[in-house]
Amino acid sequence: MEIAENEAVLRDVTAAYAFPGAPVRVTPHGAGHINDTYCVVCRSGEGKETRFILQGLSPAAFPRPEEVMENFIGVTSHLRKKIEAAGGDPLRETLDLLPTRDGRPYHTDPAGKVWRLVRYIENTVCLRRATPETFEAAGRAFGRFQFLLRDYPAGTLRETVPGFHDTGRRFSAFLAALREDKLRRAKDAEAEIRFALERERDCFAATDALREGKLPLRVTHNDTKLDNVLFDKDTMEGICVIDLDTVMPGLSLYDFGDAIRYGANHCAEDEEDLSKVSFDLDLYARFTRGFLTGAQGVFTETELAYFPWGAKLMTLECGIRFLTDYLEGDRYFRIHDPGQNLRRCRTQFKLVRDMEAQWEEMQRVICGAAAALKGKNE
Ligand code: GN1
Ligand code: MG
Repeated sequence: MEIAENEAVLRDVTAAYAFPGAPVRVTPHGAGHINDTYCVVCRSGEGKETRFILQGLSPAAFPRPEEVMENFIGVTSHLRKKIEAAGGDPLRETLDLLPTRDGRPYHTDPAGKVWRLVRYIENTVCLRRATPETFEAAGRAFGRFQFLLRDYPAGTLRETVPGFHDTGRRFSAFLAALREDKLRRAKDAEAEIRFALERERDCFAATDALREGKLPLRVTHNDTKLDNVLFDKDTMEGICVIDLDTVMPGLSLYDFGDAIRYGANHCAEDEEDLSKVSFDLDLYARFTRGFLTGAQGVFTETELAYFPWGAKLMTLECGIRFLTDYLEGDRYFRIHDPGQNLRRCRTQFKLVRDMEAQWEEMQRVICGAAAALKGKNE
């Protein structure tokens, strides 16, 4: 078996699973910042190759991995039933978790890290940057995810990362990191620190609305980056939502907003040249249309009115998290060089600034999309 890295651990993990044939290759896969993800290729006696995705959960992000897996199983079982009832193919439209040799849902390696194995969904692609068409298709996929989970008992889900999108709490963590400034990095991020401090009040917009009973709690994905959708290679339709680690009770504006944060611009999250980074209102409009179409009318009018807040808050929050991690010495997000978290923070704050400058247009787009959909359904 060829193993690109981490050989002893991956030998132990692959031995825990009964593959169809012999595993012949294990290679790093994808571009996530948190978990360790590998593709395992197996070859049968007749030479047929089958692929699997093997993932080791990050103990820093998920201190209770068994709860992550409990959610994963609950949600994928629900989705499977819904997809079957709608005449779809559950093996393409949701993740299929494979048990270990001894029938467990995951393997724990000697160091205590939890690993899971899912079937690779063939003939699909994962996109880093969007076109208007693919972004609208991603919107439909994430909207449909909301639609299919609208009747899932949210109270039975574990809160795998408490306060994941509690922006006020993220702000407090930033203040603590700033106070400590243990690597003396604050001096290199003065403008970014000021930017965050000036927006403290904003950080409470969503949680205040929730507390006041204006917004319903739903089952949300919470990490709706474009590359968390698999697209069918032939149709380029978004067929499967992946990365279910942060599925938790949440607000629809989180899913809307995080997708916009990542996808409604033309640059990588760590683009150095900020003159290239700008919020694209057309992409925002396309995603909105897709998201509302896929969700088939599940959102209330107040939820829709909060979608621009979702975009701004998720972007501000993510920038604050990158900045916090930079100040704390890059302990959470995987980095490739020491300035990467600060660069990531800067792109996010540039996008927030752009959104603030186009706030009214952002609101108009949501009203227009909601009215168009209503017209179509009448
Ligand atoms: C992390 O693992 P990945 O790349 O899907 C993070 C998200 C951030 C994102 C920023 C569990 O997602 O919350 O928005 O990086 N996931 C976790 O790219 O913290
Ligand atoms: Mg993720």
